[in-house]
Amino acid sequence: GMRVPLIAANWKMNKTIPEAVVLAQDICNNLDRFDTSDFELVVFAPALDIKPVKTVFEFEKMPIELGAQNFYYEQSGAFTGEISPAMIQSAGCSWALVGHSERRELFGETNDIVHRKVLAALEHQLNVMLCVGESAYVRDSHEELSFVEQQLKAAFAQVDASCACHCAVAYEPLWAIGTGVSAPPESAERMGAHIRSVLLDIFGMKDGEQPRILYGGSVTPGSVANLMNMPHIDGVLVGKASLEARSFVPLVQAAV
Ligand code: G2H
Repeated sequence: GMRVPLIAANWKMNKTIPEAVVLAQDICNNLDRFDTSDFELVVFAPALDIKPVKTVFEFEKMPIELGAQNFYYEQSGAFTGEISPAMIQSAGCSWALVGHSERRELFGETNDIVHRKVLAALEHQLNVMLCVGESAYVRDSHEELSFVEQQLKAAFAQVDASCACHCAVAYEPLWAIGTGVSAPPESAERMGAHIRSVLLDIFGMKDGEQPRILYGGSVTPGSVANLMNMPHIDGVLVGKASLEARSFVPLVQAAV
């Protein structure tokens, strides 16, 4: 299709700086060189690991992009402990993850906070990967389509259609995260198609085609191909299987 497949790693709160450097080096040593017109690879690393990991990828001439897992939406000021969009950008990030379910659930990120973060990231020329997804409770009430639609409309409110090409959406059903079993490709596809129609609604006919839609939640080297074969799934967001080169490299190879 017209959209370049996108594979993203979410290391979550794993890897000290030395461990992160070893993993980055391992990925470079075991992954064949690739062209970003064939597929794109992004690593969402812990903030302290971003710069050292970026240095490894640059030294190895691997076109792997870096992203931040979190940041604050204000520009600067008295916000002790927070990191600004400009800071993550200056560390080498071209991407920002926004609205991961762990941040929504464990750190109280509301749709309003997610919205502010989307606007702040785009304002600082960062690509946004917005995470959406429903709980088992919402799914069992058969309200997952409208639930995800609400998350999308809240997050992308006031976002100019010209920014659509800098946005991606990761569908991560909470009931599949960290379980070891990814969602059936058909249910990922059903939501992928719905997300596409909502994006067309939000951004308009031309721009709404642009954001890539990813699936996330227990993606493994064994499950990735069938997920990515789905017409409305343009990529994957990978947690656990991205923490070791011996699982992440085969996953990338199976995906492309
Ligand atoms: C979902 C995913 C990556 P995992 O959180 O964001 O993690 O692949 O470990 O389910």
